[in-house]
This record gives sequence, structure tokens and C-alpha cells, in this order.
Amino acid sequence: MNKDSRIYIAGHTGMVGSAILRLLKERGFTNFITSTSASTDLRNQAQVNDFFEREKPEFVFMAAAKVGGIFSNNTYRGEFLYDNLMIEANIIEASRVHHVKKLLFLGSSCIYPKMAPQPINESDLLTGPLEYTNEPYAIAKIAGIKLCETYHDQYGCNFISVMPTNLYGPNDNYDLNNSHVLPALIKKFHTAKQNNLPSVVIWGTGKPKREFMHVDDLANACLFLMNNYDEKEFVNIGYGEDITIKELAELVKNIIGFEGEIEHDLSKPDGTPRKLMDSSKLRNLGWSPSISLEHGIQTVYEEVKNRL
Ligand code: GFB
Repeated sequence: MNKDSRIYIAGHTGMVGSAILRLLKERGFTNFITSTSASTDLRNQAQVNDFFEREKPEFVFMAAAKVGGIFSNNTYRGEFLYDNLMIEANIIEASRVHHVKKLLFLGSSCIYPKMAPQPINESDLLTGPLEYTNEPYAIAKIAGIKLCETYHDQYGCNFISVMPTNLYGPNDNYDLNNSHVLPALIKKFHTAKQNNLPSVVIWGTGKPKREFMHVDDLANACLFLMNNYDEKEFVNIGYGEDITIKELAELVKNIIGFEGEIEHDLSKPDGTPRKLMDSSKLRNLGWSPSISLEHGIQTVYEEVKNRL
């Protein structure tokens, strides 16, 4: 990519897309193409084709998706499958038709089998059944990976895919029904501290383990791969360590300075027991993360605490 290349960031208002846009601006890129759902419905093929015809992007970061935490994934199962399939298929096909030079597609660590061996290697894809609560989202993301792979094979398109671990950072979603665990915990402990509540309720047993990465590290990895990787095989982007949800709750509790108890709502699902990714392929290509979980949560909390 040159500094004046025409770069389309699909989903630029979301947590991932906004982090990529921020990074590219910092690095001196100038020629951005963005769209909002009000102007272009990415689920609509005709609208996406018109958009590509008009804007003629050279490079595409595919960060647009319907996303959410475990409860949202499990509640809006049809929407998670349909919206994500349509968005991916429309953008990837339009990128082929309009000769995009390179496209980077973002998947998710939930594509892997529920009981995959840990840490999970890229070769573990499609070796076992998926976790039920996020099967629709995972199926859509697997379809996106396969579109990139098959377009590489059949048309020679330079479309690559990356699989990020669980992410957090600026522009996250703090709606407790739809959010992921980390913003939910920040909001819950902050609210409990402000209101002198005796306890905070977390979902499930607290035993599942998750790996968390700051979205600025993810954006950095995406730019690295956009510049240095042209293979059809997708690449895991992980932090390299995971912690239990209970440990995460203790960490957030300490950072926020809440002194009450932690209780469990066992009517809520645990989801996948563990999904630590094997990111050795990315490390061997020469990239590694730099933002520790504790520091990352501290900076996010400082930024949002007056708006929660
Ligand atoms: O982040 P999360 O919603 O998604 O939940 P997943 C992770 C774990 O935290 C689960 C527990 O075991 C939750 O039960 N948890 C505890 C909470 N308290 C809370 C809470 O207040 N809110 C939430 N949301 N969780 C999603 C997938 O899975 O991760 C997506 O559904 C995607 O498809 C995404 O892959 C990255 O890590 O379980």
C-alpha cells in the first residue's frame, strides 16, 4: 500500500475498523473510503456493487460484521448468520469484480471446534463440532475464510484472512445484553462502585478461559499482514496467554477499586471452555503484541469511566 492508495475500511465506526483507521492515519495514509449503514446497506448486493463502482477501492479491510457477546450471538442466531454471510459475500465478490489489489478479511477464534486442542492451531479448523451459542457466527466466518481461499485458487485474488482472539479497546459496546465480557465487567464493577452495591453478578461459572488482545495490537497485526503476507492460508492473531473469567473479574475489580463480592448467575451459558490460539505462525512472520492485559484495561477504563 502507498500512502495515497485508495483504502476502504468496511466497518470503520466499529471497534476494529476504527482502530485500523486510527493506525493508518498515524502512519501517514491519507486516502480513505468509508461508508455508513445509512448510505450503503452492506447486506444488499446492488448497493455494495454501486459503492465499489463509484469509489474504486484498491485495498480493503473487511472489519464490517454483526458482532456481539455470548448472549447476543445465541439470541439473534438468524441475524448473525444471514447478516454476516451477506456482508462478506457482497464485499468479497465486489472486490473481485472491481479488481481490488488486496483484501484482508477478519474472522474470529470462535471458528474452531468447541473442544479443539489447546493452543489452537490454524490446522484445527473443521476438525470437530462448533460451540452451539456461536455456531451461526462461526459458520458465517468460516464461509468468509473459504471465499478468500477459493478466490485465491480460482481467480488469483490476493485476499487474505486473519483470526483474531477476543478483543477489547476504544469504541467497544457497553450494552450489557449485547456486549462481550470485558466491557460488561468494566461497566458492572464501575456501576457497583458508584452506587456502593454489595456485589457484582457475573455470568456462568467463571471457569472458562479466554485470551484477550487490545484492538490497537490487532490493528497493528493487520497492517503488518497487509504489507507482508500474501498466502491463502489464514493466520491466527492472539496475545499468547489466557485467563479464567473469574480471574478477569478479579483484575477488573482491582483496577476499578470495587471492594464488594463477586456472585455468579448460573442460568447464563459458559460457552466454549477454552480458546487459546496458537499464534506461532504470526510470531514466526515477525510480529508480536505489545499491550499487556492489565495496562490495556487501565487505559480503556480511564477513557470510558466518565461515559458509562
Ligand atoms: O465475551 P463473551 O460474551 O463471549 O463471554 P465468548 C465470555 C465468557 O464470559 C462467557 C462470561 O463464559 C460468559 O458467560 N461472562 C461473565 C460474561 N460475565 C459476563 C457478562 O456480564 N457479559 C458477557 N458477555 N459474558 C463470543 C462469541 O464468545 O466471543 C462470538 O459468542 C465471538 O461469536 C466473540 O467469537 C469473540 O468468548 O464466549
